[in-house]
Amino acid sequence: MNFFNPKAETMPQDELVVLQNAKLRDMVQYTASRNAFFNARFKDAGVETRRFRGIEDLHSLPFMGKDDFRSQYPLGMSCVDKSNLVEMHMSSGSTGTPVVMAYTASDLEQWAECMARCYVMAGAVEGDVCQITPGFGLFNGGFGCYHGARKANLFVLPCGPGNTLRQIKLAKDFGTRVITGVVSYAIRIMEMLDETGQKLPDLKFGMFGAETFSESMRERITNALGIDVFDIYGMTETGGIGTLGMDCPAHCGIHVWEDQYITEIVDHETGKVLPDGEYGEVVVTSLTREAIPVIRFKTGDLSRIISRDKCACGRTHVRLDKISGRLDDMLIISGVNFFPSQVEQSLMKIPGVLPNYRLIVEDHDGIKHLHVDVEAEPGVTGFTVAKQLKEDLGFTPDGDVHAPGTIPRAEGKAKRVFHGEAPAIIKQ
Ligand code: DLL
Repeated sequence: MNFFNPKAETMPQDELVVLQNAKLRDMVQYTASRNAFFNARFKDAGVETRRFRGIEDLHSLPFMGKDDFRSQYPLGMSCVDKSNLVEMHMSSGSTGTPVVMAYTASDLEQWAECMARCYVMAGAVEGDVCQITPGFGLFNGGFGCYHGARKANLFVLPCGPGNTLRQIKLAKDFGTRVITGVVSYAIRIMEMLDETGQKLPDLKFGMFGAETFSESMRERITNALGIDVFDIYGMTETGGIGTLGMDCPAHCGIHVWEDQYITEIVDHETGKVLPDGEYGEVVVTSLTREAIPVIRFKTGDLSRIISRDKCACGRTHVRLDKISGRLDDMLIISGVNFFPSQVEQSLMKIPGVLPNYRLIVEDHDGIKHLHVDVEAEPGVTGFTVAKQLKEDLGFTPDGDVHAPGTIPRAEGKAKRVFHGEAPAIIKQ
C-alpha cells in the first residue's frame, strides 16, 4: 500500500471525527476573531461563536459561495496580515470579477501535503519523473502539482500546457512515469501519439481533473495511454488541485482528505443536508487553511457520498462520487434535465467516436434546442450518434459528425458548451 502520510490517511473514522470537531471549533473562532467578513456573516446568521460546539452545530453556520469571494476581491476574506502572504492564484470564470486564493507559507505546506498524498496514492515513488502539464500562472493547476511533487521528492518536468509534440519527446527522453493535467490535455496527448505513431512506454499513471470526467472517458484514456488514470479534485477556493483528494487505485470514489476538510452534500435550493448516497451540491469547510479558509462553501459541483467505510486501499477518508457536473451547467432541453457529462458518457459508448465534442444550445423562438458536434472516424454516421443519444437522454438532438481534428480546441480547460455562437469548424 502506498501512503504519503499513513497516520493521517488511515486514521479510524471515530478519531477523524474527534479531530474534525476540535479543528472546526478552532476555525470558527479563528475566522470570527480575525476577519470582519466572517464575523458579520456569523452574527447575521445568529451564530454565537463562543458557544459553537463543533460538527453537531455545523448546520447552523451560514453558507458561503463564489459571490462572496468576488465581493471581497482581492483580499477581503484574508484572516492574516498581507505581510504573511507568499503566493496567490486566481480563477476568472465567465462572469468577470475573479476569485482569489492567497496562501501563507503554512497554506502552501498544506497544499503540498494534499498533493503529495495524491501522487503517492497513485503509485509514485521518490525520484519518479513527473510531467506537469496544467498552466503555471494564475491557474492553480501547475503550481499545485509542483508543490506536491517537490514534497513527494519527484523529479519535476514543469512543462505547462501546449506544444504537445515537444511534451511527447520530453516524456520519452526523460522517461516520464507520472503525468498531470486537465482531462482535455490527456485527450490531446492521445491524439498526437496516435497521429505520429508513437508510444510512451515509461508512463505509468495520469492524474487528471478540472473538467467533467465521465467513466467512459476515463476508460478511453486508460486504454489509449496504457496507464492507470486518476480523477483528481480541487478548486481555487479550497486551495487548489488535489486539496479535495483523488480516487485510489481501487477507483471507487474520490478520497476527500477529511483531516483537512469537512464535506457535506446539500440540496442546492433548500440547503438541507442530504443523506449519504443522494446527489446534491458539494459543500466544503476547510479545517487547516490559514489565509482564506472556507466555511460551508457551496462549490456548485454535483456529487454524492459513496461510502464512509474503510476502502480496500486502507484509507478511511470519506469517498465522494466523481463530479457529475456543475449546477450552473445543467441543461434543460425538450423538458429533459441533464449535464454535459451525460452526453459525454453516451457519446463515448459509440465505437469510432472520438473524445472531442461540443454542445451548442440554440434558441429557436424562445425554445431551446441542442446541437451536438462530435469528431469520429470514417464510418460513424449521424444516425448512429442520434440513436445512442436518444436511448440515453430520451430525446434526439441535432448533430453533425466531423472529421478528426476539426472541432476547435481550447488551451487549458475545454469549453464543451456554447450558448448561441461557437467557433467555426476547421476546414480540412
Ligand atoms: O480546476 C483545479 C484542478 C486543476 C483540478 C487541475 C484538477 C486538475 P478551478 O479552476 O478553480 O480549479 O476549477 C474548479 O473545476 O469546482 C469543478 O467544477 C471542476 N473540477 C475540478 N476537478 C474536477 C474533477 C481547478 N476531477 C472547478 N472532475 C470545480 C470534475 C472538476 N470537475
